[in-house]
Amino acid sequence: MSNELLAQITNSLVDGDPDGTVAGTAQAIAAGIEPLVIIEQGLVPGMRIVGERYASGEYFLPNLIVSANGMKQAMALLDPELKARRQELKSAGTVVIGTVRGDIHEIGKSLVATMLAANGFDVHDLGVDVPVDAFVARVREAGANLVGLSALLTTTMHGQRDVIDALAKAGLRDRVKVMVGGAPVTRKWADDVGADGWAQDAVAAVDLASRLVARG
Ligand code: B1M
Repeated sequence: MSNELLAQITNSLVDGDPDGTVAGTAQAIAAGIEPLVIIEQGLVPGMRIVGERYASGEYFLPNLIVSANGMKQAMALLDPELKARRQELKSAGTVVIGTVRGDIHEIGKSLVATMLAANGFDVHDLGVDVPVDAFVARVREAGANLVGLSALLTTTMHGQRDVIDALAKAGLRDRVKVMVGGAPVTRKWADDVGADGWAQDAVAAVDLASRLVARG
């Protein structure tokens, strides 16, 4: 039953049926499937297939937009479910997170932000296409001890380095840990740009954030 529902959610994203994605997600929640399972085994595989079909020329930009809308609406249903499971972590800190300048990919960043909030972090989500200075200003204002930089395009990844350099210039680099992520981002890239850590997905991001903050 739960596998069927999860497959239905995946297929609705692949087929570009946002209403089906929302209905399937609501059904899965009502059936007691854990929100994280719905995300990882229903929604994310669907978006992955859509991305592969776009890359191979089978799908076009409108397909990406329709499926992304479905995923966003489903996430709006799951957000309160995830937050309701919020755990207070001893090591939780203040995170400023956003997708770097020039990049409007929102879903993965928002998923990481939601998971961090659900695990006790105070999250300042700056959204997408965030200017370098906005990261620096919010870190200062919020007294953040962690910055999360998402990038989904090979052409915008360098924005992560720009933010790290700007934090150093503003004299804030010693005060904050920086974690980077996004589909094209690798551990090696994280090392190259001087980040403190890289996470492949939202679950790994929570683990990394907790470790970075605990290390101080
Ligand atoms: Co775009 N897009 N897109 N897109 N899009 C990709 C990224 C692409 C790989 C598709 C492809 O060709 N296969 C490709 C990039 C190629 C490259 O650079 N190598 C691409 C392209 C080319 C483009 C445009 C340039 C297309 C065009 O206009 N011709 C354009 C760029 C616009 C811009 O940003 N300036 C564009 C536009 C769009 C839409 C607006 C249509 C839409 C986004 C809508 C939205 O977000 N509101 C979109 C989408 C949906 C995608 C794909 C299909 C799916 C992305 C997604 O939401 N995945 C994507 C293909 C793909 O990634 N396979 C693609 C689901 C999400 C849960 O996963 O975002 O990877 P993800 O996040 C994961 C991890 O990466 C990680 O954890 C998340 C959760 O597990 N993670 C972090 C992410 N951030 C993290 C931060 C962390 C830690 C982990 O710490 C801080």
